[in-house]
Order: sequence, then C-alpha cells, then structure tokens
Amino acid sequence: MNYKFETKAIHKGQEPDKETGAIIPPIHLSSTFIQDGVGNHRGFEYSRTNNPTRSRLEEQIASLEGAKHGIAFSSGSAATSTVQLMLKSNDHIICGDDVYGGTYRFFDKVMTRFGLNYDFVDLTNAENLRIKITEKTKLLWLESPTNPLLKISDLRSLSEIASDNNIMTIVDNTFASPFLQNPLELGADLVVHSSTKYLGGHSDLVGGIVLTNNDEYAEKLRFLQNATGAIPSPFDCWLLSRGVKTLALRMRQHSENASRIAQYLSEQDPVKRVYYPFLDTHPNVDIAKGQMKMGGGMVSFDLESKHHAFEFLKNVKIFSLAESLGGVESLAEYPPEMTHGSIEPEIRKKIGINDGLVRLSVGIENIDDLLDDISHAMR
Ligand code: P1T
Repeated sequence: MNYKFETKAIHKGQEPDKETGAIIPPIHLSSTFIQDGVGNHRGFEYSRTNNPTRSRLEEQIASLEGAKHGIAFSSGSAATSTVQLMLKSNDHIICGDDVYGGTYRFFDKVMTRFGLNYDFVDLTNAENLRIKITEKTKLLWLESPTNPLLKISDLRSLSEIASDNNIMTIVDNTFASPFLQNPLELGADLVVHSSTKYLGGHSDLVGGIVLTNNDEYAEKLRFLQNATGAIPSPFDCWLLSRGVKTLALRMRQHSENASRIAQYLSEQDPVKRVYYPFLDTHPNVDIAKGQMKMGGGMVSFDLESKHHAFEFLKNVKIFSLAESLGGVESLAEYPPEMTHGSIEPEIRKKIGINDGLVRLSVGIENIDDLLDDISHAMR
C-alpha cells in the first residue's frame, strides 16, 4: 500500500511481533545469531553487520525519505565520515561553505591528511558549482537549509549539474527532516541525517542515517560500515523508532512556532538580520517554498555584537543554552564559539557567521511563552 507520511512513520518496519503479538516490536539486544549450518542463517549473523531492531528502523526512515535503502549509524558524524570513505586519495569534493562545524572540521582537518581535496563554496548560486568542477571532482556535499545561516540552495539544479558531470550529490537533510523536504526526489544520490536531531526529537540519543535508492552505493556503505564499525546500539535504534513516529506532528509545530518567532525578531530594533527560509526577506524564499513544505524549526539572527549575543543568551529562561537542535525543548546557542568554533575566525567572517550571531532551535512549547521569553531577554 502507498501510505501517506504520517502512516508510514508509525507502521513501516514497525509491524507487531509475530511470536507474541506485542504491538511494539522487541529490542534485539543479541550480539550474535545462531546459524543452522555454516553460512546458513536467518538473515542476521552478527550485530555489527546488522541487527533486527536496526533493520526495522532503517526501513521506517527509508520509507519517509522515499528511499530503497537506509543505513543507520552511531551518529550523524559517523554517517558523514563513512560516506567520505567511498572516495580515494586525490579525489576532489565540492562542499557548501556553510555546513555544521564538525563536518567542516572532519573534511578540512582529517580527510585532507589522506589526500582528499575540498573546496568550500557558496552553493546558493549554482554557477559557483560549475566553476569549481574538475575531472577529479567526485562528490558534491551540501546542507539546505544550512547550519547555522539557513541558506537555501536549489537542490534540483545542483543535482542536475552534478549528475551531468558524474558527480555524486549528497544532501545533509538534518535541518529540514524528511517531513519537510525529500532531496532524493529532487535528484540527490544520498541523503544524510544526524538523527540526534528532528528524527529522534527528544534530545535523548545520538544517531545518524544515510538513505539512497542506488543499490551499488548502499552495498558500498554497508561494506564500509561493517569494516569500520560505526553502528548504533539496538536500544538507540528502538528509541529513535519511537521518536520518528511523531515526526510530522512535531515538525508542523516546530515550523509554526519558528515562523512566528522569525517574524517577531524581524520587527525588533536590536536585531540586525533574521535568517529563516520562509521569511519574505530571505534571499531564496521562493526556492525554499518550492522544495520545502514549511520553514522548519531553526532561526538564526544577528545582534549588534558578541556582548549583546551573550546578554541575550544569559537572559532567556525557556531557551536553554546548549548545542544540538531538533528536540521538543527550545535551545539557544552561540555558533562562533560553540557549534562552529572549529572554523577559523577569518573563514567564519567570510561565510557570514558574525560575532553577534545567535541560533535558536525552536521547540514545541506554547508560542506565547516562547515569545515572552525572547521579548524579556531582548529588553
Ligand atoms: O552530532 P552528530 O549526530 O554526530 O551529527 C553531526 C551533524 C551533522 N549534520 C548537521 C547538519 C548537524 O547539525 C550535525 C550536528 N549538529 C550539532 C550538534 C549542532 O548543534 O549544530
């Protein structure tokens, strides 16, 4: 049956237990599985290779991204790093200039030591991609919306340019979640998520997942994961499956709250600029509305200076000062010294991560309470 998103989120891969009728499938904590004869097993051999609770989670999330394959990892960073292992030395990668600081750190500080070459470019203009392509370019990596500046790129155009040049396109879809945007449908080859965020939704686990329709890429990634071992525990898979069931409800409320907050912030004098994909003043609002259902739960804004940003962060009460995002509770952070602290100050400046930048992960609390909290801190 071709079920709709909300139905798939609850039922795909989550069928009741055949043996006992338990409505919630059990957590398979077993590290190994008996074989009826050498090489004659029932689909599972050893839990690094695969595990029933993980398989169920992979089927559930794959259905939401419209993917044939899902490969769950121990973190978003493990998913990111394993995808890089599909490459070899001297390969060239084009990456969006605004990405999670840990992604930049892994590419720029780790993979370059193994002979991979990265160019970080502003992909809100597709021409910037064309200019950088060489015969060594193998991979295009981007976020949209980006972390932390909520930049929007035209996923269909970029995927098309990449595909014409035999370049694999990977979209880190963490900020949108599969409810708001499905990059595979827009031409991407792989989608990566930090499932720590909206997929999990409750700030109680760390995880990652890669989704694809390409059999060969999926097989390569499973091989690499089995070889390197960056797997999630069965308990975390189960917890994540539980969170995913309410993704649609949560994303609607995150988006509704965040768009009210973005609008409010844009009317406040001390706020120099607001970054939110569905705000009329966003430079790519039309592209955002063409490829996303709603604006999502992330809002960033510039205050006058670091001092103003710190004062704001000290005075909010419902918003907790913390890294991460995508949980039901609202968080606030200072990207220049927290999530993006590993990016050199001059590069941060060039990208547009200003000293007065504050990033909000807007939760699903009552909007009036959130607006009161912000208004009080702003004063
Ligand atoms: O934290 P981890 O599950 O390893 O995921 C890394 C990651 C990958 N991609 C994006 C877009 C991310 O935002 C992250 C993690 N980000 C934060 C912890 C943060 O506060 O931005």
